[in-house]
Amino acid sequence: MAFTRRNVWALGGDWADPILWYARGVKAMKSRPFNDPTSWQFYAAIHGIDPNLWQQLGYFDPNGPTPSDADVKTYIDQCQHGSWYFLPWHRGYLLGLEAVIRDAVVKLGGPADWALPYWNYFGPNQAALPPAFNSPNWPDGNGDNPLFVPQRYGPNSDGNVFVPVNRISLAAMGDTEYTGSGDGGSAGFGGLDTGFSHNGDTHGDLESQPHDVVHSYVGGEDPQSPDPQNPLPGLMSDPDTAGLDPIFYLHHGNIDRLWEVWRGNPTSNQDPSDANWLNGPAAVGDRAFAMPMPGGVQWTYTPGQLSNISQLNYVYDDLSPPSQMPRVANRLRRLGVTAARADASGSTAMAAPSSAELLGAGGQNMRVSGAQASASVALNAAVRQKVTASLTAAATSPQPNPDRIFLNLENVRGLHDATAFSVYINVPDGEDPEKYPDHLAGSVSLFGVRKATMANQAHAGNGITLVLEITQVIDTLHLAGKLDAAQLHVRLVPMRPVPEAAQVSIGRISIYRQGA
Ligand SMILES: [Cu+2]
Repeated sequence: MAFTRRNVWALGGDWADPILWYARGVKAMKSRPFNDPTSWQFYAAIHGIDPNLWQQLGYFDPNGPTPSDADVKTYIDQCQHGSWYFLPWHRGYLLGLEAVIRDAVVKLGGPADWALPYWNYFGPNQAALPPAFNSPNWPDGNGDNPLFVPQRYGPNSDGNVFVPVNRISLAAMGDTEYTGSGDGGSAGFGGLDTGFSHNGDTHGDLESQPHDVVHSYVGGEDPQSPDPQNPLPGLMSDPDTAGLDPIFYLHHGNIDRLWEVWRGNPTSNQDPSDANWLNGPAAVGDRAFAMPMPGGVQWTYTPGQLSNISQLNYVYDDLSPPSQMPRVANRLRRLGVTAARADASGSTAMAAPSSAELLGAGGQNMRVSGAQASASVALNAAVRQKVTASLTAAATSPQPNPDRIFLNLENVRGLHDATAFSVYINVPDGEDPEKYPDHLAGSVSLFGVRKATMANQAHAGNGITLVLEITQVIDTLHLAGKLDAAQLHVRLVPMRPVPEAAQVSIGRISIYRQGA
């Protein structure tokens, strides 16, 4: 019997059975002490824990029981971010949590085939937080609904929790490389080749969008914080608290589902075959990926074991490609390729990308605060001519893969993980960027920035590097004859004004071309 994970908005009611049983399972886990590896706190701490932050938010009692040293070494602070392990590690995390909840459900007399629902915010009218998570009450009106958490503030930090669909993207689904190049070009569908990476610096494309931004939008920041310059994050906004929010697991169910949708096109999309990915960090002497299962069992896994869900005893109710899926053929048509040839080129596997080449740089050590920040990026004329030549040639010669262009926000540091901003190219000074949707390169969030900014044993505190594909904006400039310029203007527009105390800075803005 395979377990079926279903869309939370299509279960047939705000408190459909799978949601009600999830709530009962969460309640059972919450009733267990922190030193029980199947408790809610323990599972959240597997993802990440900052005891001070937990205490401030009311989730940690320093005088209460805490996990044993052995359990800390095996399980705690394990989540993989900024890494090609992001997807498989979180797949195992969901499988562990789902098994622990199912065990509780069955013991309470619930269905033996219970499976974790997922939240597909891209679905029609499905961008709002599912109602069962939004009320402190159970369906009978009693007020200790465990799916509700007060520390969830939404994209405007006003308590209205939803995902702004015009600020999320499925561009990653168009990637044909799982592994990013790490040289300023594509960050890859699944991220960069790393070792064990609890807070890596460059996030893969699916991790950045929609994963990171949804975290920051859902969590937001506490508008009632005693210090408005340093608001407390919503649980979802910070990797050290995110696992405490029951909606986390429905968000990650959707990310896990998107990985499987991507794999559904095997001619172009394949998981890494590299032994370091397949065997995971334990094979080279680093920590293993391990989850506590019901009954005190430790389950250790490798990415290779988790790549194919047909071997994992679960399915998704819907693996159809999203309608806004980016397609190579659409790009080629826009660049002037005939429809027939665009379709033919767009349906064949693309060649592996070549190494990236720096097209321009600017914005050194810029501070981001207030309602906007901007910088000029000076372009190298010779490299710009290569881009123009590649885009022009695409229309007339049988070259299927014109250059792709990537904007890198390098070494972004800061203290507020809920910070999110949109990046615009060449909006004239003084103009409202909302009026220039063609100039919107994309939206990013700083999920993970606090941990990556603080120096620790694994990390010099280099912050995070955000890679944004701006190919479509560059194509538009090219088609309008406006790419022949000495510089590009980059404008960052935060979702909410960024306080000085957030100390958000960018080391450098760079733009790279990457050919095939
Ligand atoms: Cu996450």
